Amino acid sequence: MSQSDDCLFCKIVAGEIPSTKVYEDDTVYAFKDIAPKAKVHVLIVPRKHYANAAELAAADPGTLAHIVEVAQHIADDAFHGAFRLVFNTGEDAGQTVFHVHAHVLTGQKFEE
Ligand code: D5M
Repeated sequence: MSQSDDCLFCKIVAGEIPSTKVYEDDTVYAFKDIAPKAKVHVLIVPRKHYANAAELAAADPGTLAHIVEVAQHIADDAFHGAFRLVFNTGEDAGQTVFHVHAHVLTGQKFEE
């Protein structure tokens, strides 16, 4: 599925809802999280709609690997390459938007 009608992040990718772009290419779009949990908190999403990281891994593992590369580039720019990468997967894990997104947390030292 390339786009889901009721999906917030599909609308952000399409430019129908505003966002602060950090990076984009043919397969992914990255933008600032609206409620940052770190000094730099960026979300990376595939342009195509997949509900979660497991679905993306099964359908398009290359894009999942690409998301990790893009996270590395963001952290290289923001904080000498150190970053946390989080995929909340499932409601009970805290996933609230069901278009897979990688949380890139960087720009600061994490103690634990
Ligand atoms: O993460 C969903 C994340 O999406 C959460 O950190 C807030 C963020 N969010 C929600 N709406 C927006 C908009 N409009 N712009 C930017 N960021 C947004 P989850 O892992 O699903 O809990």
